Order: sequence, then structure tokens, then C-alpha cells
Amino acid sequence: GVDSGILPYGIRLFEDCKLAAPDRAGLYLRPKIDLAFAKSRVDPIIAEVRRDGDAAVARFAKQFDGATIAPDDLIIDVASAPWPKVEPHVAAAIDAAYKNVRCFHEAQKKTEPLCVETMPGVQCRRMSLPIEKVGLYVPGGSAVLPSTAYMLATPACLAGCSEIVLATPPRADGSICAEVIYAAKLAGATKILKAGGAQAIAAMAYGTATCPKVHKITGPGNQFVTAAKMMVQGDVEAAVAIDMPAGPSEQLCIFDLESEPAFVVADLLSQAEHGPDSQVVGVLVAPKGSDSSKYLSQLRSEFETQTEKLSRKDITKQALSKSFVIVVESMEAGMDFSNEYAPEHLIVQTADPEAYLERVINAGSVFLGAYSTESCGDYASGTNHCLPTSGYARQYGGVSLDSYLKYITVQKISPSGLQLVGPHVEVIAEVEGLEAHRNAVTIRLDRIGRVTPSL
Ligand code: HSO
Ligand code: ZN
Repeated sequence: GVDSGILPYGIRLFEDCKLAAPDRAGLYLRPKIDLAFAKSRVDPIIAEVRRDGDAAVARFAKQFDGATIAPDDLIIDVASAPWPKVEPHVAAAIDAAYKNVRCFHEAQKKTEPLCVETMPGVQCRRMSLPIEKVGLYVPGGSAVLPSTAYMLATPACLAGCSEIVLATPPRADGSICAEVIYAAKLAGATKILKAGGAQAIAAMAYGTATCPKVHKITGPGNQFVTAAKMMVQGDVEAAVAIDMPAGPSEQLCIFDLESEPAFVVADLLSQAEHGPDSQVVGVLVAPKGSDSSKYLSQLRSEFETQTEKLSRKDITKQALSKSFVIVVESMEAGMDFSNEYAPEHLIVQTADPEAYLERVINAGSVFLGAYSTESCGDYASGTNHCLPTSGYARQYGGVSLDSYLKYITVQKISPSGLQLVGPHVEVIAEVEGLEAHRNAVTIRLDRIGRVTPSL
């Protein structure tokens, strides 16, 4: 790769046609995160919460958040809590966003339960049931995220979960941000746990005197939250599921020499500002023989003018120093690169983006066209913003209604159905040497008779 210094803030620049395969493969990797270190830090926290329950959670609130909270005051019962004071225009915006998110997730309900007759008299069904108790993690830290509260709670509530515990770190005065409480109440969370980090994950996974034990934990978080989620998922005593491992936010934006440079840069910066470990990737489609140098210098000046105005410019610049732009010769090559990288967000800012949708293999969420900015998906268009990062878009989709459902199967076999399927069961049971299995069929067929006599 070449570091030509054309782009600012240490954003690297590569030309696809000049990359050796191993170097290109290196670009598919994310900035390294030391999860082993995170695990070594969270292990004792989880152990302490298991041992001391609420008292430990309160101690960690003091230690990590600087908040003094009594052990019996860690939970807010959302239904009986008053509506918090939120500025009217903020409440109106959250209401509108919630309405769209609810509308899109409600449409994910499958109206018809699945029912198939595999043989006459052999009926197989599948139905969905809510996971009874779920835990949602809403990060605090450098930004307050009411949007994550409604992104997680809305599908949980629509799915019909009866206990929806939303954990979020308290502020130093022990309080929870009013907008987060507002969003939690609007979207149907039942409890707010005033705790963050590994201690929140442990409290929800094992339960404490005040925090109900949940069966699944969803939501993003820093490396310690992620490590804790992975630890409790691996503990059979917790018997808890998680949505997916989460890493820093990321975005891959495909654009060409006709794309508006100001829009491209604005989108990339919107993800870079999330955190110092965020990574953004620009993929510039410039056919062989075209001159991209003028376009790249426009990108440069957009990066400079837009970044310097940001209040989070320090965080943003750190993320940009881990980011890069790659010039490819065709849209196909751009899509191939994106599929290998498997971005959390894929933005396609070229003409006729719809034509390339069918080429998407790996991406968490796709944004088509110059006006489908990622911020809309992050907040208000209706899609969920809890999405697979770190290349997990290869095997996971984002949070959806399904995240809070489990599918169970049902069957009903009539006597004539048993006459059809039973003889096959007898044979396979015999192959497996499981006589009692075979007997369970034989005892019945001996009673009702066989259609075709057994051999
Ligand atoms: N882009 C984030 C979600 C978010 N953005 C929350 C703003 N607030 C997910 O990667
Ligand atoms: Zn975002």
C-alpha cells in the first residue's frame, strides 16, 4: 500500500490494483483489541457480584462511575416512575423516532404460525414465544445514548418479553439521564438497573436481590462489557444467551468521482466520532485511466474543514488515524472489498445503488444513495442500530424482533400417521441400537396394526 500523505489525520490511502493479496487481506482486519486483558479485568468483578450481589454492584458504581447508590436503590421500576422532564422538542423527536422503529419491528411479526403435514397424519408446527426475561445494555461513557434504549426495548416489548431490564451506568450524582428514562418508558422497559460495565452484565446474568436474572442479554458496550457478556454466555450456571460479540463502530462507504465529497466525508465522520477505536473505510470507484487526484484533494479539504468544527474532534481524529481510503477500478471490485471486510454499515453513494444490492453478501445494514445517511438509521428511520461489528456481519444480523423470540416446535401424529412414519423410526432406532426408542413405536403399531407388515 502507499501512504502518499494525500489525506489528513493519518488516513491511509491504498490503490487496489497495486495491493498484494496478503496486504489487501490485512485491510479486512479491524484494529486489535486485547480481549484477554479485558477478560482478566472482568473476571473478578463478575465473581464479586455473584458473591455479594447488590452490595458489590453498588461498590463498583462508586469505583467506576463515582456514584453513591444504596444497594437497595439500584433498580428503577419503570411503570411507576414518573415521566422524566425532557424538553418538548426532544420528546417530540424521540416520539417520532420510536414510532418508526416500532412500525418497522412490528411488521417483522410473522402472522401465520408454521404448520406442515410432512406425511398424511403427521403434523409439524413451529411457533414463536418471547424469551421471558431479557437484559438490555445501554452504554454510557462519553455519550448518552437514549437511541440505544428504544432500539433495544422496542423489539423486546413487541416480542412480548415480560421482564425487560435496561442497564445503564449512573452519572456521578447517581442519576440516569432523563432522555434515557424517557426512551425506556416509551419503549416498554420494565426496570432500569443503575449499573454499567461488567457489574451490570453479571447482575443481569445471575440476578441479585433487586435485579431479576435474565435469560438473554443484548446491546452494545465497550471491551469490558463485551468480555463480560462472553464470559457469562460461556458459564452454564448463568445459562444466559447474548445477541453477539460487539466491537467498535465502523462504516464502509462506496462512492465514485461523481459523488458529493462533502456528503461522503460527513458520513465517514459520523461513525469516526463514536470512539477512538472506530474505523471508517472509504472505497472510491475510479475506472482505470481516470484521474482521481482532484477528487482526493477535495476529500482532503472536506475532511479538514468538517473535522475541525467537531466538538469530538480529538476522538474523531484518533479513529481516522486507524481508517483508510482504497481506490478500486470498478463497482464490482468495491462490492467485493466490502463483502470481504463485512462492515457494520455499508453506505452506497454511487448512482443506481439499488443495482448493487444483490451483490451484498456481508453487511450489518445497507444505506442506498446519497440521501440515505447512516445517522437516519442510527436514530429514526426505523431500522435497528444494534448491528454486528468486527466482521461478525458474516454470520450475524442486527437486533430485530427475532432477537427476543425463540422458536419452538409442536407435532401431532394420528394413528394412521404413525402407521406411515413409525416403521421408518423402528428401522433407524435399530441402527442406532436404541431399543426403547423402537419399542415406543412398536408397542403402538402392535396395538393398531400395520399398513405394510414389518419385515
Ligand atoms: N452508529 C451506532 C449507533 C448510534 N449512533 C447511537 C448514534 N447513537 C451503531 O454503530
Ligand atoms: Zn452512530
